[in-house]
Amino acid sequence: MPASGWNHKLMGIGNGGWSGEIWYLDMSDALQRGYATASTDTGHEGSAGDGSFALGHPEKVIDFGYRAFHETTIKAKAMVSAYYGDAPKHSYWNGCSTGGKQGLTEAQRYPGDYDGIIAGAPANCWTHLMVSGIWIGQATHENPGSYLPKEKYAVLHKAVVEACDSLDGVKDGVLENPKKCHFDPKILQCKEADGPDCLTTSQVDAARKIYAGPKNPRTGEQIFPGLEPGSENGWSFFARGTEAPIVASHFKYLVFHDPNWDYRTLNFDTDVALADKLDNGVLNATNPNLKEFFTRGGKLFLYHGWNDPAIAPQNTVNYYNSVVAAMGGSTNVQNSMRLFMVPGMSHCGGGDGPSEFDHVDVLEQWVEKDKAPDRIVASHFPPGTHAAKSDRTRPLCPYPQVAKYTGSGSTDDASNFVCTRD
Ligand SMILES: [Ca+2]
Repeated sequence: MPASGWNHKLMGIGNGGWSGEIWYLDMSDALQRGYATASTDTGHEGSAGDGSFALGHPEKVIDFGYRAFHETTIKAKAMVSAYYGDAPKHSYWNGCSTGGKQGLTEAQRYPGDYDGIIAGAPANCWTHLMVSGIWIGQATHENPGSYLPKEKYAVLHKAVVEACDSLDGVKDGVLENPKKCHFDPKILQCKEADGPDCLTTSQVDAARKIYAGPKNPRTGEQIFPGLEPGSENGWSFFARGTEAPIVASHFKYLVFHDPNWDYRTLNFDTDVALADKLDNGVLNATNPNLKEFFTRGGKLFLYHGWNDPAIAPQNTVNYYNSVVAAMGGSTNVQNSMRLFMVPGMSHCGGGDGPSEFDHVDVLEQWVEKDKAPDRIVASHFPPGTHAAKSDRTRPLCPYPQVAKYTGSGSTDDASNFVCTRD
């Protein structure tokens, strides 16, 4: 709580991965803006990549899933009121990844906690997200030849950019709408032996699986979306040499209670069903009914980077569409929920596209001045020179709109782009 200069507002700060620590860095940003701010370790101490705390502790899973940050919010409001003698005028949530999921959990379960929620790249379809990471791990270790060394990511990325960069009318190394890019890694298959500029048959298969995402082998049902063309340079998130602990943790500690469980044994039919059944909505936050939150005037600001290599961005589009359907159409939700897909952005930030903008300012304008975001100007900074001047600005557009070049002026200047349906 700021000792002086309080802006009469509270900001809850979300975590990442399996949490396990208070997120002081993001709290300091809120504090500098004059907010009273709160964050929780979600009831256990540990690293974001490690879910071992959950072994034999279902109560800690509930803390992590929904209880800890709700209780933190309630207590924070009481403390703020006691300290300043005045309740916060507005309360906001700001989180990405697990923090984005926590924001959606608040909107779904505790619609009275926050007036505005920033939910970036939400890990809200938790169990299936875990499955998607294991899918990538299995795809790249199916046989010794399936492994994609990092150099091959660059080969794939270059081919994707060559094939699809210009589809949006601007040759800038970024795909404005990767859904328009129908890229088959087969075109990179080596004619003869393996080489630095081509993929072996097994590597082609692995890449195809990463783009396709996990499917139930019995029913053909899509379990989780695949990663998008353009995301290749980040694929080591799950396609690494060993298991990815962040996703293996779920099955080791929450499903099979066996620290020695081998990710290569996951069954994409029965084990997925088992994980869903055991979770029973504790970690999954997929309820599309946000009526109560919206009726209270709550604003939900969703964003996701199209080049996210950790959480397939289509998952957020799917959740957005599910809310639109549950609320009876997009005109019913446009004053309450907006989604901004960020071309070229990686997991929660960074990447090739302009992705830097003031999330909190967007939400403040919306909640306090009733100015719903129609267009957000994002900046890109040259690598390693963050303090220097941005080298490109570009509007981010409310989904399903995209930024389109007007045809004149610099393509590095947002003023030469309009938001329009693709
Ligand atoms: Ca482009």
